[in-house]
Amino acid sequence: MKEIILYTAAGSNCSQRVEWVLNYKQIPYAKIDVGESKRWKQYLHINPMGYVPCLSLSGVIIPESMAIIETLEEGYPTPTILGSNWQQRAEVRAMCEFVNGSLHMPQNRTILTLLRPDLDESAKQPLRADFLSRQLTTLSPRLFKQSQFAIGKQFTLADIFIASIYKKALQHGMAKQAPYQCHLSYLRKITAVAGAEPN
Ligand SMILES: N[C@@H](CCC(=O)N[C@@H](CS)C(=O)NCC(=O)O)C(=O)O
Repeated sequence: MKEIILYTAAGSNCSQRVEWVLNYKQIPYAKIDVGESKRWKQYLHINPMGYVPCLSLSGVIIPESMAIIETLEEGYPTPTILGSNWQQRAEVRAMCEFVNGSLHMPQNRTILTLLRPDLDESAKQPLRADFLSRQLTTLSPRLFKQSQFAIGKQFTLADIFIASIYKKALQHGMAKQAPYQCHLSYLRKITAVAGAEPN
């Protein structure tokens, strides 16, 4: 069995994506929180790219949530989180990349600090909430079309990415959005999915 360590930080929605997948696939792992500043300095030796999450898989360090999850899917294909045919997998991957690159990244700490050095952390929250609200509103017509899942008719990684960024937006003070709230409630009714959701 491979030794798996997830490096994470409290409140990191990118780390929560990976955690949700690990739990859903019932893969045993250890978790190390590197959020505190002294630990973060040590963590930069492990992952010089300077973001969480990163995964140590038998000593091999893998940064980037999508790369981590793709690697886990390859090693632990059941239950799948990418979908059952190539068309669905393409759609799921595209949606996850969109959430990662176009929703999450523009409002992440490093980027926002670079663009708005004048704002402290609490002043950035409404900015984040507003940005995510607009993006989620634009995105919703593309989701939940065939079922109450984000893409297609089964639980996939797209559900994890969408639900995690939605929860993050709420934490920043965004008002609830009905389609995403229904989606979250729906996921929480499915035992295997709800049991795997990180706190
Ligand atoms: N594309 C990266 C994004 C990673 C990322 O933005 N992580 C955030 C936490 S969710 C982080 O480490 N932020 C610290 C910072 O921006 O300084 C991934 O998917 O893993």
